[in-house]
Amino acid sequence: MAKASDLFIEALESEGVEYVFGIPGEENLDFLDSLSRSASIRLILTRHEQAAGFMAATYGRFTGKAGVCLSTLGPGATNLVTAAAYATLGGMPMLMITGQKPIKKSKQGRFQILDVVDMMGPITKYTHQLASADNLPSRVREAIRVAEEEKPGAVHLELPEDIAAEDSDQRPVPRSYVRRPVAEDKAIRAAIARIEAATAPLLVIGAGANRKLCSKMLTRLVERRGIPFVTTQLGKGVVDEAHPLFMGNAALSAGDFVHRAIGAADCIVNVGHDVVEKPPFFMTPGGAEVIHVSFRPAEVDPVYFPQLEVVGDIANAIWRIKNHLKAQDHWEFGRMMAVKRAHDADLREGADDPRFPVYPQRLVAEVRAAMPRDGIICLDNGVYKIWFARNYLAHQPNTVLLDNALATMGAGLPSAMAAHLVNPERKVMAICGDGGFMMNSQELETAVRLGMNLTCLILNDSAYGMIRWKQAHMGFQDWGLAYDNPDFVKYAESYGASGDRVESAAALAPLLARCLGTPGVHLIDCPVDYSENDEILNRRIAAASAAV
Ligand SMILES: Cc1ncc(C[n+]2csc(CCOP(=O)(O)OP(=O)(O)O)c2C)c(N)n1
Repeated sequence: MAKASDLFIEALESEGVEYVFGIPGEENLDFLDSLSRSASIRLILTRHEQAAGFMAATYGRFTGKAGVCLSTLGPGATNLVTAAAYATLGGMPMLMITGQKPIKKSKQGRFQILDVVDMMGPITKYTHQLASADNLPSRVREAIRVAEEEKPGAVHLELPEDIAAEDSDQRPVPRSYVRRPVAEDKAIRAAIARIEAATAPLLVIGAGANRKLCSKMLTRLVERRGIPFVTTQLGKGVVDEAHPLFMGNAALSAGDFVHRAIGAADCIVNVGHDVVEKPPFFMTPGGAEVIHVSFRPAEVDPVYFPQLEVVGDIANAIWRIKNHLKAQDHWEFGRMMAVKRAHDADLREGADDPRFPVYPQRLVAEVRAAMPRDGIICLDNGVYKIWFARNYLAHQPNTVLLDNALATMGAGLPSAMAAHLVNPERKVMAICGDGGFMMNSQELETAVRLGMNLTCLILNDSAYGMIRWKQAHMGFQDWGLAYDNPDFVKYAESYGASGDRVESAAALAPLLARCLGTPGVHLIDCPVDYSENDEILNRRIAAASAAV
């Protein structure tokens, strides 16, 4: 016989869980006590449940295995809501475990009680209250199976206090060996025929292609068959963006060089398309033909109605296409390459701009120069995300973590902390607006306490810059979006981190080098000038790309 909370931990151990991120409440004390005896699972105690959820989701994003987070009932569980949405929209496997008052007998009325199982319904793939210790092992297995299955996302289990204390003679259900279904031969042959018949085929690499094996297969397809490619924001780095056949990232919705390159294609192989991202291109009747390659069939809408679907495991489909596809003499990429040359020149513009506060182009160039090829940048959500997606070339998958799904603020620092835990030997940088940083800045304490090595770069414009940019663009008056910041240097130091302020554009590079080269948690307060964002992002780029 084992206590249910012990059985829960054993079930998590049998799943290979390494961390439980979170904040326990009194309803989790049996679980916590059982966790204290685990030899393989470590508790990462955080300062906010939302941050714990962002960390668990990011762990899932890196490993493909469900990251686990923990909270109490009511207020702890509501704090997990944003992270659940982040994981589900972003395709990151995550298991949330929340406590609850006893369900069989309770004398506490409705104190702190919410229907958490129902609350999690719209934002998870599975949500369930454990009502018996005997069912616990199969429920844990099922929850994790669902979280990790394509498209990955958040799942939720509620463990009430009295169930946690029950005894059971059940054992954990072992993980099963699962293979994803693969596409039919006919679909693969049809795709090959269409790509071979095209004049200018192009690969568009999206969120669903950001999986371990896909990256390898897509790189081979690009290299061996010489097909150009573009990436979406969540597809960044799946194939090395420094490759001569890289045509750009769909950071802006329209009017950029990348859209000119897409316009030059007559057959688009759209790999891992996820409707959660704004469409990287709009289909038009009579326009380029589209082949949809994904785990799931295409969701059709007015601008997306692919003529051919290759549905099944993406890596397998690309591998088979690559094996049988023959590069064609009639393929003609002259137009795309002309766009690429103009695009490359545009990306170099402003990289050495001496003005201060620092301009976004210089900032991106400095961070790229400071980060090794396998270094990981974790972006919070703000206007700089567009600049990084567009101008920062990612060399490897998951080296640019950004959220182009829920697009929430507050995930920059927690996701960097998880990135460090999963990749302790690599350089990790959180890049946050002053607004987004302050939404989870308390986790500096967690990072310092756990002896993490990471640098947090704060882009300081004393405003919610992204909204200010949209406000200006839409012709509204500049109102309601500015604030004052704390002294970030002192703030960092009060947590036991190092704090530095950038005083000139030239000072940024040596400071980045010093922080990245020194163990510990570092915070850099970098004043930025966004005054030209509207002019550049909305007009100058569109004019320059239209001229090619
Ligand atoms: C949790 C959350 N609240 C509000 C928003 C809307 N929003 C998007 S970007 C942004 C401003 C971000 O400001 P900051 O972090 O300072 O970055 P900046 O754009 O100034 O570089 C806001 C308010 C959001 N995406 N997420």
